[in-house]
Amino acid sequence: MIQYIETFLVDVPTIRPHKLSVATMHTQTLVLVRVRCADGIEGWGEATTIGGLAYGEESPESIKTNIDTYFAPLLLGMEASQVARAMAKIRKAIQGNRFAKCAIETALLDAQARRLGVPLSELLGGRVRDELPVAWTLASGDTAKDIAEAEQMLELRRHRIFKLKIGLRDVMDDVAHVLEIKRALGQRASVRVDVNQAWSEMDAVRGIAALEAGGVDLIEQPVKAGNHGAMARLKQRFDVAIMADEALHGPDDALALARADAADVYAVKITQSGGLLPALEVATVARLAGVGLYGGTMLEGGIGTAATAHVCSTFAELAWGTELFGPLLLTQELLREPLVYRDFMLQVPSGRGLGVEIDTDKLQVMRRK
Ligand code: MUC
Ligand code: MG
Repeated sequence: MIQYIETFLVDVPTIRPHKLSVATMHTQTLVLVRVRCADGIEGWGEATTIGGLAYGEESPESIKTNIDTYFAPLLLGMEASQVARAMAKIRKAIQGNRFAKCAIETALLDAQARRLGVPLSELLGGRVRDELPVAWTLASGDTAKDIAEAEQMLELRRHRIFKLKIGLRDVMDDVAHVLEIKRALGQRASVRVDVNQAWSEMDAVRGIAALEAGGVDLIEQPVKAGNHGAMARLKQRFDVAIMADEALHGPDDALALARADAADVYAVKITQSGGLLPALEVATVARLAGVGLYGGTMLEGGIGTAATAHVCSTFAELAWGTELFGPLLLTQELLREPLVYRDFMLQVPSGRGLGVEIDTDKLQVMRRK
């Protein structure tokens, strides 16, 4: 039986400012959920977002309030092992709130996988891989610093896929910044850009033509999320891969984008999808429509990152890898044992449930009071 649900906000400074077109992050606010069950088993989930309300329509504070006020009363007393039933109740009674739903579903699935003694991936159809390629985002706002950071990551054998955050400056200034980095790294790395919706369609035509010619491999969310028409025209016009990110709020969007032939690649995010099972549905739509897969992040800490890793480990094809580096952007680790990054890959945890444990003493010290 589901006995107790607790939520925590934890403000963690980032290792350097992280500049996106929608926000500059100096800290990340982790939203963590603990579900305690009557059999003594507990599960953890995470609903971290980016930049308060700058990126999505749920803030850390609203997620906490909504789980405490509306989700928890619906769930308390329900049979903890019946995760699908619990989530059906939540999805029926609560509109929107995809991030909060994701955290709750993660915690319930974590608890159930622990109960059954299996890694979470095995409740999601089963893993076909134990490690995932992992990109790093260069977003210091300074070209020379970004190049130095990339060189360091290559040297450490931690990342050889780099995503550059652009869209704040004039299109051609951004292009010059990206191409300088691509020239410095050459064939040693895959260089990709994320515009976070900042361009008009005309900006995108100019920008993508120059980026494609300069050897950039992928263009993420160049235009507004709702502009499927522009995404489809850009996909038609250019050979370089066009990825949908903010345009994807779960399986319905995945289907609409597929029908519009509006993206070459989907960034699968468990929070944006509204949970782990909806994220699997997004991936299924992609597979059926011939769209490539990429494991996306909302810069979560260890819990959300591990949960996404379990999801991605079940994908037969993962052509574009993942960007599951969230914990590495943070100055503090809340897991007892950090996730393992080695040889350009994230190791998918193999223990029970999520396969990671929260350091609850540290959490008590660090949680927002
Ligand atoms: C996004 O839009 O993809 C993912 C990596 C990163 O640096 O920012 C996020 C959000
Ligand atoms: Mg993105």
